[in-house]
Amino acid sequence: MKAYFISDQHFRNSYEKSEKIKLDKFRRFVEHIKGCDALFIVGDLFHFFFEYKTQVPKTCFEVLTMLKSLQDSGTKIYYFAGNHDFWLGDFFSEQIGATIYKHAQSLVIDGKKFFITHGDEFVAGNKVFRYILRNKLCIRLFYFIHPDIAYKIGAIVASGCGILSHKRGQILWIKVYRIVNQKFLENYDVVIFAHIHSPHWLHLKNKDVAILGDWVRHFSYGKFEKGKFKMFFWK
Ligand SMILES: [Mn+2]
Repeated sequence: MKAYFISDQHFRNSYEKSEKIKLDKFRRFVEHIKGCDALFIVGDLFHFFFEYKTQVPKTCFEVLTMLKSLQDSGTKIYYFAGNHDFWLGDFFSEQIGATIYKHAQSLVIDGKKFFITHGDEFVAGNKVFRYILRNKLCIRLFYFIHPDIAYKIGAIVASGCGILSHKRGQILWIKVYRIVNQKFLENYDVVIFAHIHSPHWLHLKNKDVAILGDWVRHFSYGKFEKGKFKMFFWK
């Protein structure tokens, strides 16, 4: 069993130079892991993602084709929706073949008990934004906005959300440690968090806790191979 864990790429709906550099790095990463057993995308792959019934944004085309070719290589993709891409729809399950999770999951991988979450449902700083994101009426209203305008609004809201949650950094950490401690008491072997954008990995008494970091500044990822979890930085 060989599986990889990534999160918080925050791919934006733009063709800016920094996005192209990120895309190139991601393409090399996907090529490198092709054929492994599984890729766990632990949320916020996109800075903002909203799927219409018949449309997906063309600025996501490259990332979507990379995921499709990865899935076709035999690597199973598990996608945990984050707070920035919570609105992803059935395109990922039907066209790409990924398994979608909208909440934290308890999974057994190679005999080890994993607790995997994007994290915002436990440590969310901005409850108003979370409520709007998950409100069915808001989602329905959003469908009526022209996609070009909807994506502009989405980008502004998503960026505002980022600033708010980073301000509350220290509170987030206390909450994360509380959850990790709880999960270890519940006999999990590996606890995986994302969302915080700061990579951390702790191996203690045969247990692992990993905060996956991001691909905005750190390009960090987790690897689980032959029963051992480790974290690395992609160059
Ligand atoms: Mn997040």
